[in-house]
Parts: sequence; C-alpha cells; structure tokens
Amino acid sequence: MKLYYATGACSLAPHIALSEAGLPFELVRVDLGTHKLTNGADYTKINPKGYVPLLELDNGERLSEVAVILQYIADRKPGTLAPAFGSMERYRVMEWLNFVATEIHKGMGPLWKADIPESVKKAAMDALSRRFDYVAATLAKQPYLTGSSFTIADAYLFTIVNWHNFLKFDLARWPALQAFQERVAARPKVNDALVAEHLVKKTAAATA
Ligand SMILES: N[C@@H](CCC(=O)N[C@@H](CS)C(=O)NCC(=O)O)C(=O)O
Repeated sequence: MKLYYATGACSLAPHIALSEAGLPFELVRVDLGTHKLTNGADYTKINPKGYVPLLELDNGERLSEVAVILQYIADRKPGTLAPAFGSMERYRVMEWLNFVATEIHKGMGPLWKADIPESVKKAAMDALSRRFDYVAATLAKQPYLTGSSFTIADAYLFTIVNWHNFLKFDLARWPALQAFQERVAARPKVNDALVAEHLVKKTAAATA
C-alpha cells in the first residue's frame, strides 16, 4: 500500500495505524502548498480532492477520507486496532471517529487561517474547548477513548490534538488529554511514525 501524506497533517493518523498494524507500506509526500509530489507530479491528478490522506491499495484502487482509511487499515488486522465490524464496540469506535472528524478536526480549521478575524478564531477555540472538556472527561476515566485498548480513534485524536504544537495553544487546561498525548506518543510504533515524518527524534524506548 502507498500512503500519500503531508508532514504532521491528518494523514499522520493512517500512518500511525499502518505502523501499529505492522503492515508493509510506502510513504509518498505531498506538498500541500503546490499540490505536487517530490518528483514534480501533479497530486490533483492522483486525488482530485487535492487533500491528504489518500491510500493506494496494491491493486491500484484508491481510498480517501481519514475515518474510512483508518477502518480499512484496521480491518486488515482484525481485532488489533478496531473491534469486529457490526459489533456494538465497533459502533463506539465509529462514533469517536466521526466526533474527531467533524467536531475536532474540522473545528480546528479556522485556527490555521491567517486571514480570519480574531473574533472568529476565538469562537472556534471556545467551541473546541467544549469538545476537549468532553474528551478529557472520558480520558480521566480510562487510558483510551473506548477503554483500555488503543484504537484507530485514538490515532486520529492524537494526530489532531498534536496540532496544538503548531497552533500554540496550551493543553494544560485538560490534564487528562495532555496525559493521553504523552501516552500515545510513547507507543513505539507511534514514535516510528513521528520519527518518519521528522516530528520527533527517535526515543530510547522506541529503539528497545
Ligand atoms: N475530509 C477529509 C479532510 C482531509 C484534510 O482536511 N486534509 C488536509 C490536511 S489535514 C489537507 O490536505 N488540506 C489541503 C487541501 O485541502 O488542499 C478527510 O477526512 O480525509
């Protein structure tokens, strides 16, 4: 499989899932400023949506949308990163995936834009803070979103909340969320993905 990605973007979530699942994959970097690959190819010819992530299967078929790609990856290794399709536990993971996609990922959009008035950014951050309150209350009771096991929903949440490093907002207001970020970052396979995207240096734990 080939994962089209941009450094630190939401494509980090499927990158983490591929790494955690132990599946063979190739990374193809996309410059989101020019929509070109490093070899100069036009990415919009590969994905007309223009955005990352995109997963290219070995048969050449292409799959987009973070929450769907994550489930495709999880289902290649049943029982590791998501419960069985059709089970109530799976619907809980899907409920979180949709929440992260629509309430957190897309809720963060205005914070990235330089040409948006401060009042709009403040309203976006206020809404986001209420979502973080909800997530943090869950994570105060259990290590991962759906309980004691790491799932694709955690990979997605971690990826999006990691943007606080670029957007410079403080997570200290949500200690359980801050602890979650540290817990996920310490997973050796997550560290591998972060290192591959040059977001962190390799840790001693990850080399063990
Ligand atoms: N609905 C899409 C959203 C993906 C998305 O927002 N990708 C961003 C990076 S995190 C992107 O590539 N933006 C550049 C663009 O839209 O041209 C999904 O779930 O995959």
